[in-house]
Amino acid sequence: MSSAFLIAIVVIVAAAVAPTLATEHVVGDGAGWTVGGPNYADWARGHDFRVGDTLRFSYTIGLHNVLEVSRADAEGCTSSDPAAFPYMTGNDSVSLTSPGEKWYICDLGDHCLKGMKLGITVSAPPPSAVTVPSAVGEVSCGWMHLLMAAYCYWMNMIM
Ligand SMILES: [Cu+2]
Repeated sequence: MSSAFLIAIVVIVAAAVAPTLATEHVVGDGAGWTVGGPNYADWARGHDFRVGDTLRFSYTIGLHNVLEVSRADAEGCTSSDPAAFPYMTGNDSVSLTSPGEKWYICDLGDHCLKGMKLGITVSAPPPSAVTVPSAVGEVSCGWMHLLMAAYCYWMNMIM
């Protein structure tokens, strides 16, 4: 197999995968998930949360946890759902699987009252990552045609 062919495959696969790449948002960035950390409302404002992305909560195991709650619970720093079970590994990856508001608190001690609460709004995935119905033809396949044209042109150049 020629190296040109291998490179062409890599290019095509990369082009197909790139639009669906999800973003991992490290909560609090370098400070992580902690008391006395950043203002998590401010932190959230600087991020674009999309379905398919993940939140990474990083903290010292045992000192904190992550509990998904309702907006009202987050505002009151309580959990009204007795079945809710917190993440507590110290390095929790939380998948954002649906659009809408999501609220997270640390429910240990008075940590939530001290600022360990996070509210985010998850929006739909970018248009390029949305699965296109097969009935939709020419327009949505445009990028593929362009890619194939570029591929043919390039193969003619090197062969
Ligand atoms: Cu805590």
